[in-house]
Amino acid sequence: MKIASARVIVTCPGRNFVTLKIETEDGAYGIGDATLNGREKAVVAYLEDHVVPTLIGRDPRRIEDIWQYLYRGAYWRRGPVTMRAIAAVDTALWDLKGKTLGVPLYDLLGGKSREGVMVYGHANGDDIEQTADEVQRYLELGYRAVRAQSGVPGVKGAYGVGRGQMFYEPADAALPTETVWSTPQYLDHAPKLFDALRERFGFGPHLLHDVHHRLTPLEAAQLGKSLEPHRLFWLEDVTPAENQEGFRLVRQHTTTPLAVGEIFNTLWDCKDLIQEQLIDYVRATVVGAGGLTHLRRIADFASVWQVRTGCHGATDLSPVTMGAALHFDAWVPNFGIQEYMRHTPETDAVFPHAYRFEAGLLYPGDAPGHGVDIDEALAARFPYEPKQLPVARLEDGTMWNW
Ligand code: GCO
Ligand code: MG
Repeated sequence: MKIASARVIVTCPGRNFVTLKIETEDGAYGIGDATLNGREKAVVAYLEDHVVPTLIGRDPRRIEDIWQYLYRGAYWRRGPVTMRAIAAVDTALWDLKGKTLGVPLYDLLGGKSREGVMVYGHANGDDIEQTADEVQRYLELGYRAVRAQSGVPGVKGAYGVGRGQMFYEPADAALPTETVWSTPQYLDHAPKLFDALRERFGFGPHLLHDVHHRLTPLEAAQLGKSLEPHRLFWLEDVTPAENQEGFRLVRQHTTTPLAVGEIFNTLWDCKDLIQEQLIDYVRATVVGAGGLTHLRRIADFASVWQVRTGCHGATDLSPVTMGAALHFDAWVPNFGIQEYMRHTPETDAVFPHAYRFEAGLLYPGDAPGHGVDIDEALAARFPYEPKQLPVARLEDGTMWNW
């Protein structure tokens, strides 16, 4: 069996997606997601100029060797662009292997550990009341876990407050939108949001919250402490994690469970966080962390320290990533939860998929491979639109972490 072609498909059915399609000489194919929100074209060039030419003629069954070839062989290791390109190849090859053997991906990984995977949805509102109404909406849809974000009084464009309901999408303009951030106002407001939610919904539903890298370790520790009575499922990205040791300070001061890792590319980004038990959930997912081959390695390493998975699942990860992640979630023994931001109907039409939502769980389906396809004719009707993520400044104009 030999790889005959590998093509990059860019489409924008409401937002941009980059997909790699690998075909064999006898017409079998697999697809992988390579989307990097706001930097899509960098991955397209990396794939087309540097990766695709090296794939032609290779045996697609040798997934591990191809992964090592692209990772070790490149000399320039890691980083979001490289690792997304590797992820796209890796995901396409696992998909192809499943299809040619006629088995779903979860069976290739070792078989299902559970039937459905618990997901969390996003409730966003301009204020506490609106957020609470959105939480209610998700609970009525059957969700067992909901992430809650609310606008902060006096703060223009606080993180996580969407424009439309159900389809939050931060990459909103060709040049980055400027937002303003105030840590004191936020620290004052966040506990009030969860006071109101626990009062209205009790302790039955799981509640989650994302700080989106905005705090220093000390501020993060203060927030974690103030949210302890609300017993969150997790508090996410409390402080930037480049300095993994920074989490020691947070951990020493709070028992609120911590989740990190949607921007991690490899195990090396979270090695200390995991082995020092500084976090509870690792958020890396298929497209971000070099595909299933590497994500599986992160999860196995994490399992030694009882750290569980919580795959990133925002709308900038295509249905291809969602499908592959759901097979991974169905298998992985140390599963925690899966993020699920619904894609728009246009996106779902371009990427027909076997996975489905029912009563708060997502099911990967039993189609061979990861169960997600691309309708290329439809994809071609949605050309690329330049869009970037916003930036954040403090009130005095200082650049901050968005
Ligand atoms: C999340 C995230 C996302 C990111 C987005 C950036 O927890 O889902 O923080 O919404 O902001 O993936 O492209
Ligand atoms: Mg996040």
